[in-house]
Amino acid sequence: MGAHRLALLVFLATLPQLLLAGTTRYYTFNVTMQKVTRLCTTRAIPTVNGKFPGPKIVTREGDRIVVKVVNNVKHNVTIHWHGVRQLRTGWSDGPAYITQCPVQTGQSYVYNFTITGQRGTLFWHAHVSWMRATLYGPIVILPKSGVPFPFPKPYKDVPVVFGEWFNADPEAIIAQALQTGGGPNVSEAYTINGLPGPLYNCSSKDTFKLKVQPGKWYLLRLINAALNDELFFSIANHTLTVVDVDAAYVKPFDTDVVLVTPGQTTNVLLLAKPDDGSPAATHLMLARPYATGRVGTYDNTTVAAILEYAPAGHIKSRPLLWPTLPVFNDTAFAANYSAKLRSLASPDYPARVPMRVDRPFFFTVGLGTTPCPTYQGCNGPTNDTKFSASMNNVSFNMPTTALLKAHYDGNTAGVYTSDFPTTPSEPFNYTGTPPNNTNVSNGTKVVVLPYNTSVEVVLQDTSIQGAESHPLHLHGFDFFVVGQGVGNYDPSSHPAGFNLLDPVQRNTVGVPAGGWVAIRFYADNPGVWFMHCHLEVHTSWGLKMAWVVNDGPLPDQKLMPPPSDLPVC
Ligand SMILES: *[C@@H]1O[C@H](CO)[C@@H](O)[C@H](O)[C@H]1NC(C)=O
Ligand SMILES: *[C@@H]1O[C@H](CO)[C@@H](O)[C@H](O)[C@H]1NC(C)=O
Ligand SMILES: *[C@@H]1O[C@H](CO)[C@@H](O)[C@H](O)[C@H]1NC(C)=O
Ligand SMILES: *[C@@H]1O[C@H](CO)[C@@H](O)[C@H](O)[C@H]1NC(C)=O
Ligand SMILES: *[C@@H]1O[C@H](CO)[C@@H](O)[C@H](O)[C@H]1NC(C)=O
Ligand SMILES: *[C@@H]1O[C@H](CO)[C@@H](O)[C@H](O)[C@H]1NC(C)=O
Ligand SMILES: *[C@@H]1O[C@H](CO)[C@@H](O)[C@H](O)[C@H]1NC(C)=O
Ligand SMILES: *[C@@H]1O[C@H](CO)[C@@H](O)[C@H](O)[C@H]1NC(C)=O
Ligand SMILES: *[C@@H]1O[C@H](CO)[C@@H](O)[C@H](O)[C@H]1NC(C)=O
Ligand SMILES: *[C@@H]1O[C@H](CO)[C@@H](O)[C@H](O)[C@H]1NC(C)=O
Ligand SMILES: *[C@@H]1O[C@H](CO)[C@@H](O)[C@H](O)[C@H]1NC(C)=O
Ligand SMILES: *[C@@H]1O[C@H](CO)[C@@H](O)[C@H](O)[C@H]1NC(C)=O
Ligand SMILES: [Cu+2]
Repeated sequence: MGAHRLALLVFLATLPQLLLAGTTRYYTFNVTMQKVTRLCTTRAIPTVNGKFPGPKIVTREGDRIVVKVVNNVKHNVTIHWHGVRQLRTGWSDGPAYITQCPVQTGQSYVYNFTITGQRGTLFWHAHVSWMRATLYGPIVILPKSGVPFPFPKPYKDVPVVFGEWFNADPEAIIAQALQTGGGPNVSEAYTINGLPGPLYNCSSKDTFKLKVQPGKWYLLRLINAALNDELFFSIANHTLTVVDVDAAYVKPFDTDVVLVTPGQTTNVLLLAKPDDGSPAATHLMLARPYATGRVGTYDNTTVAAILEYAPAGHIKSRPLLWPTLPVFNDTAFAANYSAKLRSLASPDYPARVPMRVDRPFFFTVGLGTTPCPTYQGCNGPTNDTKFSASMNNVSFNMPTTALLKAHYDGNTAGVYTSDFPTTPSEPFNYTGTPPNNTNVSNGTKVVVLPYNTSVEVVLQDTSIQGAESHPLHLHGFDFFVVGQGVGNYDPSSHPAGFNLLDPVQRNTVGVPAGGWVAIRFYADNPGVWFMHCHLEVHTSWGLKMAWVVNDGPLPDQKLMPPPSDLPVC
């Protein structure tokens, strides 16, 4: 065979790989302090590249992302690529002390990962203490080149990122709360794309405006990057079509109101009304909390943005239309809304739901208390207690070194133990009157799973300090939400009603207030994976744990070696 022919054969053999390999996209995230004014209050806040919210990453399914994070602030920083699977690249996942030590002042670290089998919207945020209050931004994942959306092609694509604005330093707020044992001060405002909007004092110039052309389709990428609040969102006199959540397509459905918990994303299509000659109106887009905690423990204000039809500049006074949002504690709405979410489950986008379960788990999630350690008294629910939170009665203690490195080195003694309980230590009526002694302990405990174990976790809310909705987020995996209900989970009757056909696939699910949710996933990603409430205050109080997934037998089933610039503690 001639050399030319051989070269041609080699070329042809590598062609599909070249086509599949995707593009590598390089970014530098320079973390610096930046003065920002909102509500007539100026604060120097940590930002990425001076931007608030931070820069948007735009990528395609199959691409590689390489981000050099440079820390030029006095705080420790890590960045989490929320919802990105991080197949075998746990070193790039980002939660501090779980997969890496923080990037300290003056240091840098390169995150390097691919986007595999996901399309839609995710986001990045800091993952140490409450640094994500200002360090966050969108991740837009377009389909592979030449692959269409399974819905009308949008004329424009618009991230709508919800956040929270504090007039004080969020790091001081959580430090004070952990010190006194009480609930942290709540935010002063919610924001849309960093802007609180006209319903707050001294804020009307800081309003996000979406200008639309009549008759065109818009894809709104809703991201809840708020620290502590689930949000209802609605646009006056417009219906939204939900098409994708957490970077997985869903069966489209229409709704006037969307519910997004912290950690969740929702892509909605908005069809701008045709130009029928009627005078243009100003349509408010509003978001305000769905809150099940005690009144006074959350920010109950409303953020507004404006939907405006172009061209409209010449019209002086236009009617202002307000949408209707559910009441702040409408748990029935939350249950109905989440029941509408179904995987697209088409031949092109099948739902790979585990049909059998190797390892079933039952985890209680909820608040609790620990004794006040001082004689000065605490600000918990009583003056001799501090708030804490736990899963299966274990409040997670943050280690002082990264779990993933300890696991990789086989050097786990004194770092973590593998005895996270499969079920609560003492069964009780989880949604009834709690027992006097809730037996809350603490520790750095994990569950160890063999590669590719099929896992079911039933997450059961408790009413120990009041029933409350908890958006649970799992790193490293998407899971299927196969069932949910109110009251206590009953293993003898509830599984019969599970949806194993087209359950929604996502990375964050609201555990219903006073109810339960069942999720399933294959543990097909070796590494150490954090699971925690995405209400940041609950994470701070210990509502978190980790899964250790061992390597599989094949070379492509093993955790990659750590990068040479991995930070040390
Ligand atoms: C980061 O930003 C600061 C302030 O703008 C600048 O002085 C510094 O050179 C930047 N560093 C990098 C690595 O871009
Ligand atoms: C990113 O990871 C890939 C795969 O391990 C490697 O080939 C590449 O060199 C890395 N790039 C950088 C900039 O570290
Ligand atoms: C929290 O709010 C209280 C009451 O308004 C105030 O005294 C305290 O300084 C605030 N804490 C922080 C860290 O801003
Ligand atoms: C705006 O300021 C006025 C006067 O200080 C006050 O009464 C009102 O409660 C404030 N409104 C909001 C939304 O903060
Ligand atoms: C709402 O939109 C419809 C068209 O979709 C329009 O006919 C109607 O007048 C609008 N309502 C208001 C209050 O503007
Ligand atoms: C909202 O906050 C105000 C002021 O703190 C309070 O008076 C009111 O009761 C709250 N409303 C709800 C529904 O939580
Ligand atoms: C919602 O809050 C109101 C006012 O606090 C209360 O009367 C009502 O019972 C609550 N509804 C639910 C479903 O908890
Ligand atoms: C705690 O509250 C009790 C009952 O209200 C009171 O008697 C006691 O003095 C308080 N303790 C402290 C340390 O404030
Ligand atoms: C649990 O408590 C709830 C609320 O008090 C009650 O309705 C229910 O019957 C109790 N369940 C059991 C099994 O005791
Ligand atoms: C729980 O505490 C209450 C009030 O202190 C007491 O009346 C009750 O008997 C206790 N219940 C149990 C089961 O110990
Ligand atoms: C953990 O529990 C032990 C034993 O109850 C207690 O002494 C310790 O203070 C707790 N640690 C934390 C961080 O809560
Ligand atoms: C930053 O992280 C290092 C390593 O874990 C730790 O020793 C240090 O106390 C942290 N600094 C701050 C300001 O939290
Ligand atoms: Cu929670």
